[in-house]
Amino acid sequence: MKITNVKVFVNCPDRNFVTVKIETDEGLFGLGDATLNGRELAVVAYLKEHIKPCLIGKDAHQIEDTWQYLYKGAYWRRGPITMTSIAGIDMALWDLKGKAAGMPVYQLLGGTSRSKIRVYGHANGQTISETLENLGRLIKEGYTAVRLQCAIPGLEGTYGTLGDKKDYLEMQSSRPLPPEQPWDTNKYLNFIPTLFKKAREEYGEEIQLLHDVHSRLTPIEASRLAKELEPYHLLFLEDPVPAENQSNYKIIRQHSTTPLAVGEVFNSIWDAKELIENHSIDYIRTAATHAGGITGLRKIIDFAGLHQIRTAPHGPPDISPIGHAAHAHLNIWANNFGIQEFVGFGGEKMATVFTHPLAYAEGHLYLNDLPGLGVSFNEQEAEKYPYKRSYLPVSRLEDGTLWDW
Ligand code: EZ4
Ligand code: CO
Repeated sequence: MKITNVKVFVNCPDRNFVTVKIETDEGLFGLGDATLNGRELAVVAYLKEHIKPCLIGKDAHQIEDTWQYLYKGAYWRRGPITMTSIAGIDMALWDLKGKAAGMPVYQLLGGTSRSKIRVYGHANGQTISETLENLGRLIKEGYTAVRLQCAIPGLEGTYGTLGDKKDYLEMQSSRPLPPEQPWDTNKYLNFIPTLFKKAREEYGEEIQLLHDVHSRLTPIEASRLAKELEPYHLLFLEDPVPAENQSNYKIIRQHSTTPLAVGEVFNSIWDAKELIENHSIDYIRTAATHAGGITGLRKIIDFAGLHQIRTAPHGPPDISPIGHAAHAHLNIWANNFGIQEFVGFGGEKMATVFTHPLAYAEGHLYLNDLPGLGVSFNEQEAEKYPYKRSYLPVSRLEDGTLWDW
């Protein structure tokens, strides 16, 4: 099965997605997700200008060799642009192999370890009572785990809240320049424990709760938060500190038993190596789309499994249905799967462009047994929604200092 063409699409059916299509001389094609939020066109150029010419005529069955060829062959190792580009190709090749075999990708990985994929949802709000109302709604919808984010009194546009936007799609499709949002660590640290205290008072111990710090704290500040949240038994505290310096997490560990999760910005196993080896974390959140696809993430999953660390793949709206499907196949296969972040299937426009193999019921995702990844992409519909430049926000302290967003 020879590769005859590599097509790259960038469309905005409510938000931007980069989609790779690999065509072959046998008439089969494969689809991959190469969406890198806010830097989409760099990946498009990498794929079209630097990867495509190397793959025409190559054997589409050679997934591992192609991965190594693109990784080692670049000479310049790792990095989000390279690893997201490789991810798009890698997913498309797994999709193709599955279609050629007439099997879903999870069968090629080794079969299933479970029948369904537990997910956590997001309860966001401008106030504690609004956040807790949303938590109650999700519990009614069957969720067994929910992430709580709430606007900090006196701070507009806190991470995880929607402000005047009705949903993530509206928020993320219309940022012609990076919006700026204020940050104040002291206000945040004084407020968050109350949110979880009230959540436990109102909803009891059974519902599992999570929180995303979005890398805003120093190790000792994060240690204080993790310690103060201990009575509320979080499933995990996400991204308490940035992880370029992996030893940051060792410090938090010395102070608290709150489980820790990190990895959505990682692009290879090397970003997580010390964190995993030293057991500084409990959940690894790296996404297939940003870390070399199924081949890249599988290496991380297996390495984490050796250290009793479970997976919690990033599940934001800025990963396409192809990326979410790749996670579902890995999640249903991996023995050390933990939980999947899930914020819904997107809007009507997305549904006309992509169909996907997933169904939500009672706090879980179910994956069907279509061959390959099980996603379809409607090129004609996609063409109706051209790329729109859009950026993630940045944070600043009150005096103007640029902070982690
Ligand atoms: O900020 O996907 O846990 N989820 C998150 C996300 C990320 C965005 C970045 O593109 O932190 O909302
Ligand atoms: Co996050």
